Amino acid sequence: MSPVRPRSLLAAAVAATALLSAAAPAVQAAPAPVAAVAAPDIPLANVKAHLTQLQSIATANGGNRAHGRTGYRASVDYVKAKLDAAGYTTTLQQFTSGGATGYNLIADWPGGDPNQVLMAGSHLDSVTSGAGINDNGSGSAAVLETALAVSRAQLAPDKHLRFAWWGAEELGLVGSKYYVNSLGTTERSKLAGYLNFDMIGSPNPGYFVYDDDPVIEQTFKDYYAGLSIPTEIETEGDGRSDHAPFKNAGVPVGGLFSGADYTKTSAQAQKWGGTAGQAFDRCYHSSCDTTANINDTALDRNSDAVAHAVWTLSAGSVTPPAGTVFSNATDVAIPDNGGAVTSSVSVTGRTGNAPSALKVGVDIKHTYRGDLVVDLLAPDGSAYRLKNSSGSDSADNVITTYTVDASTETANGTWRLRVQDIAAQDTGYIDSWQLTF
Ligand code: DTR
Ligand code: CA
Ligand code: ZN
Ligand code: ZN
Repeated sequence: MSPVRPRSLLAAAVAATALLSAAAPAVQAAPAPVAAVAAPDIPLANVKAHLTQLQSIATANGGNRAHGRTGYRASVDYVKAKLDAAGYTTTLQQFTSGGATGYNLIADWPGGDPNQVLMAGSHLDSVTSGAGINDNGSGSAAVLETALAVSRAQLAPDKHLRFAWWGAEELGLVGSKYYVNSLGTTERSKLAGYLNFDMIGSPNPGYFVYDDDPVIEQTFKDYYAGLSIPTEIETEGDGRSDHAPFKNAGVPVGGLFSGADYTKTSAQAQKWGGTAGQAFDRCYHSSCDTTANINDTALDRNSDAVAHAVWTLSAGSVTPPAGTVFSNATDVAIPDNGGAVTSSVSVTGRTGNAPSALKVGVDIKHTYRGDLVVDLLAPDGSAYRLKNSSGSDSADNVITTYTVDASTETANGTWRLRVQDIAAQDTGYIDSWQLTF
């Protein structure tokens, strides 16, 4: 496959996947990237303080923060002031909808590759019937606090970070559509990904992950797996929030959602808690969508997931950096035309599963290598065939590197190389072998 410079998280994942065809029977989930540094905890108290401010703004402005109303512009001014004070380059993008002026707030974090822009956003407007604290103060506050955490950490990621708060989403994704259309092809092509957060603190919460870009999806799934919280794919979200214009423009998208007016099933209540037979958010688009309409646990977890994704996906390489090598150089004799022998390495300190492009380096000294069958054995005993025997291959020695899709295997544990000589009159030994994670 010709080398490609991955324009996007998705392209890089496809490139990684193509490596698997040689050794893997089926295409596996895309590899989630590994952050160079771990994201900080996002303080729930800080996120809730933003919600309290947005509630106060709604209360002081006719009870809502809707497009074209004073409460919306006041919400924009609140968020912008925080970002300006934190060192962001902010831009107010104006547009008109329904005869009223709307605003998108764009905040660029200085630095990073201008040709690899990672965006995270949420709509800041509410419906006219209420303060819109869950919909979508929750997403807006989490994105704001993550941006402030980037500033506190003075994060210097490889990619350029851009945050956005959209206007007039409730009127039909008006602000985000205006932004994407205004970008133009060249600027759009620089977007490595867009992360959307619309309703992430629902009072009867579910944990839904958008099923769009596989790398972004896996990044969120891995985060929740680390908390032992099951997630579901967000299926009815297509087109229903601000990721849609980005997706339609070919930008890799992803995001999180805690549920709106759909009803939580018994099975979902079993795994997530909460109340079956009740909407995830009974105050969706209603006047009761106030600061009382938030589940703190969901808001906290999702805010931390926002930060995890921003830190992880803004790191330079989509696939983990050049890895850690686990090796064994003890010689193991291979009996001529006899039983299989093994050599083992103990993998420790990894998290999650092995990579989908696990490098297996082997150095076997043996005459007439066509006699040899070579397998990799995962910690659970699963066998991955690396080399079949071949009566016609009379050359000596097997010194090569195989690429194996081991993404369904737990990384930590004892991995083994198994070698068997299945024909007479030639002998040799395992000289050394290694795994690179
Ligand atoms: N359209 C959003 C809420 C919403 C409803 N379903 C989904 C699915 C995925 C994201 C968001 C939503 C709104 O009312 O703002
Ligand atoms: Ca937190
Ligand atoms: Zn809404
Ligand atoms: Zn919304």
